[in-house]
Amino acid sequence: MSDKVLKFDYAVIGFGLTGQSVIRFLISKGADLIAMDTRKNPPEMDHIFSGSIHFVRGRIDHAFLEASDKIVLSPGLSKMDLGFDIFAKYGAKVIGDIELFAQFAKAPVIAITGTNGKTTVTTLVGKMLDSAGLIALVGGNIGPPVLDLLAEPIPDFYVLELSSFQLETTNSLKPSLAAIVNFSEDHMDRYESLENYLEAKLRILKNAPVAVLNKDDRALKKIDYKGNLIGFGMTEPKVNDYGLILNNGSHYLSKGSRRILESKSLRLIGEHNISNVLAALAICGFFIEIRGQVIQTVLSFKGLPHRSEFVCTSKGITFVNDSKATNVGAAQAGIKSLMSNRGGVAIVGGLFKGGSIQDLASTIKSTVHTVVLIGRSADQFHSVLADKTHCIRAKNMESAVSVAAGSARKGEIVLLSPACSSFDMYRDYEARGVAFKEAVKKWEAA
Ligand code: UMA
Ligand code: ADP
Repeated sequence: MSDKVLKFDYAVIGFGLTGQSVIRFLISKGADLIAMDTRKNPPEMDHIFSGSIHFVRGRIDHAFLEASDKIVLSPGLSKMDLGFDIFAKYGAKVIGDIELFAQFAKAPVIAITGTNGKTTVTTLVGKMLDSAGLIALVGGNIGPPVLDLLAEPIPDFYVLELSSFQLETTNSLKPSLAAIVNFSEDHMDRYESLENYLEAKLRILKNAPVAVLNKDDRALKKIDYKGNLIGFGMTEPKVNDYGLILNNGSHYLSKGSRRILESKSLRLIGEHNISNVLAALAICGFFIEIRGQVIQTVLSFKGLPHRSEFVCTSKGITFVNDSKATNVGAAQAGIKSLMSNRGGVAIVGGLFKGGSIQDLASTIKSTVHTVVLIGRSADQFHSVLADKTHCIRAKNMESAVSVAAGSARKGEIVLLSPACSSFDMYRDYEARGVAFKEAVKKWEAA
């Protein structure tokens, strides 16, 4: 490409999964583009595009940004990564992959966000629609990136998991239904305040005629939504809402007074997952009949790896991998619902993203007799938790599992529940969960 070309249709920032899918899509549309990444060697760099487009690596080139009609920003990039406030400097020119998707998608969109449980709910909704004989393509924050979905034949529905980062750069998405499954403190390393984070999440409702909202949630309860609101929560539901009916000692997930299924018959474990199933029922119930095969799909859904994942019971101790509990709210939900009855040991720590360790401490005090601390935040957690429970530091996962198992009594649980992201010790939460499972195997064999 000649250096004299000073006009592009698009500048694509970020060469992760999103950036690559954006580039693939824009090339397929014949757009002129320039790609850049702040890293000299982005880990995902492959060379499939290198002949066909111009790359800038290791810096952001403002001349190229100015020479582009639109800037497509990847969701993982913060102001800190960029070194400047891109929205202040380039305004409405900055969009994300979801915005591009919204401009080209030709099937109804179900959009799902929330602080915790998004992936579980999104996956289950996809499966339920499939079992009703519909074609549902699932993507977004859950992966695959949304623009990859447009390469497939047009489905009956797109089911999208959207992060706050993706919603920040989305304006014209008009989901047929938008859901917010819950809201609590997260990503405080990136947002200036909790209100900013909530504002980003609420953008999902902007053009949606129907919303599914968690009625138990303190922040979501206060939202003034003008469309058709379907609520869900862990109490007896109003006529068009979803909730729990208690009958003869059993809880039934229900729509209004209609009992759909008994909570005990779910394979998913934990109270937080009952809330997730109610969300999925409320979302799907707007489009399909909840009966027969659809109910079977809900009942047989085991959940996803690294989310309240049963690993094994060995020498009387049950090991559970909740590596995806990367914030305080998620860790509290997991610890409360898995350990309230049986007690045990939690492995906590990593790269702390903010949130109230005090709140976590209250949950831990009533459920967990020992906490094993790992990762960069170990001292920070120790300073708050040591008053409430016995704390032990471990230098790696193998020793954390061995110390945790050594402290657990027969019948108890050892739960990996970091309340932190994993990047201080691992590539991602999946690698951390795998390391936990491997350490459990090693301990078993010893
Ligand atoms: N980065 C730079 N410089 C760049 C580009 C990226 O430093 O120029 C760094 C970012 O700081 C970030 C990392 O690279 O740490 C990845 O950023 P990205 O935007 O390139 O990420 P993608 O690979 O495109 O993945 C993103 C989502 N990741 C994030 O938002 C951090 C993936 O969600 C999502 O599956 C994918 O798009 C497809 O839509 C993952 C995630 O962790 C699961 N999401 C967060 C969460 O769930 O909490 C929001
Ligand atoms: P997300 O995609 O929003 O991160 P996941 O479905 O992957 O959500 O679940 C991540 C973690 O969040 C789980 O491992 C669990 O600890 C916690 N979690 C799941 N559902 C809920 C919920 N409804 N409320 C609170 N925490 C939850």
